[in-house]
Amino acid sequence: MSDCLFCRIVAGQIPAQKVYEDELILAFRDIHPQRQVHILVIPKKHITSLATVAPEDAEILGRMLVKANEIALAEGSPGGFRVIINTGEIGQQEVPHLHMHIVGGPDPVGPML
Ligand code: DGP
Repeated sequence: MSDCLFCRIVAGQIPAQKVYEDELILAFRDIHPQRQVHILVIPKKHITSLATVAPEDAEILGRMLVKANEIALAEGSPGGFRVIINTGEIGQQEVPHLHMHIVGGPDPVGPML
């Protein structure tokens, strides 16, 4: 069994509120939402961070971005959203499985830093 938290969510070993899934990516609600809409989009394949992506991961990364607006609209953020990818120690990445935060809601998103 993988000891990666998000790999375990992909495998269904840890429950998550999934909002989108295809063969490459999974999106689910953040357990500690910072705004009314706070979704995490992850590759199903284990990639540790944006610092370790390989050229062959381009399709996965593209899919994460291409699906962001659709996910944000479905979750209730019609006027736009913010995308954040914390990377490594300096980027204060807590979970070592690449993930893209989609943060939004009906009201403007204030500074996240
Ligand atoms: P980051 O700091 O970018 O690594 O953000 C990690 C995010 O992951 C943080 O906002 C909380 C979220 N998170 C951590 N554990 C879980 C979990 O078990 N389930 C869900 N849904 N989210 C989690």
